[in-house]
Amino acid sequence: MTGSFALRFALLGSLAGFACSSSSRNTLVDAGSEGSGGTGGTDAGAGSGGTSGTSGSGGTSGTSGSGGTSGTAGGAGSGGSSGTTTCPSGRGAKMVVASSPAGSFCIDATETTNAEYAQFLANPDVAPQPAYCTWNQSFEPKFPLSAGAELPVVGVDYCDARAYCEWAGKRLCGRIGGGATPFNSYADARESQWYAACSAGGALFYPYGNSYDPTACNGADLNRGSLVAVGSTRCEGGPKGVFDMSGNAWEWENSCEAETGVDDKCRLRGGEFTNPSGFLRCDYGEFYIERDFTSYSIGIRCCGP
Ligand SMILES: [Ca+2]
Repeated sequence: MTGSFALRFALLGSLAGFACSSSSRNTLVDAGSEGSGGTGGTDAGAGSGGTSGTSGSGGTSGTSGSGGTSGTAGGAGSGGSSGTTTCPSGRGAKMVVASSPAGSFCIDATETTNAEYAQFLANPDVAPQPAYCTWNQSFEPKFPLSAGAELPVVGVDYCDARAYCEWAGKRLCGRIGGGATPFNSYADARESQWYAACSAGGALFYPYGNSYDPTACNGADLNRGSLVAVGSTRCEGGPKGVFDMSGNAWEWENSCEAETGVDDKCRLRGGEFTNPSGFLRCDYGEFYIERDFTSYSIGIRCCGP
């Protein structure tokens, strides 16, 4: 399916919706629990999926295992190095630590809201845009910021999204470790921050699990028919405390087929409120379009560090 086909499909969609309360919290994985047993030393190393300093306890749990090899469990303590992941703060959405086979990183708990984007527009103190975005003369959304402070900002092009994340001290979600996600690595949890977060490190088809839940997220089956306030449904995960990676608004990813200019096609992730289940999967990657494209349902989520 081509990007434009997927887009037409998206634009054809109908409506959906309901809202539940939600809460958010940071995800702290204790890899130490995997360090038990005589061979727990190396197992604990596998537990380096731990996304927080507590994963360092994997090392000590390894010592509880009998046998000299458990001594290497101290190496598992290196999982604790991921505990040094410090998320940007101060501007924009709160961030949550996400884990992946390639290490931990940070991701916005929610889509960027109209209120957050308005703060950016009031003081867009960002560096000059890269060459592939110099065509972008304005950060104003193509759709007015009138729909509600806590609704996701939409009508933003790729370069608006990129600049917003820079303003927030973050970056548009891209490759784990830095730079852009290779264009064809959209479903590789070792490469794509966006996919790794949504899929809980590659384990899930949907942020909440492997089976489609028609009313978990703001897709067509929720029958809401519009964007909803960010974090207002029970659409939570991959990491606890991260919302709406499936549905509500599409999200630009720093994953483009080239870095030449306005006509480069870049990927959009997660589907929107008019989409059926296939578009709402974490591994859906068939919607990609030019940097200057905007719509009523394309918004922003940032990553870091
Ligand atoms: Ca979304």
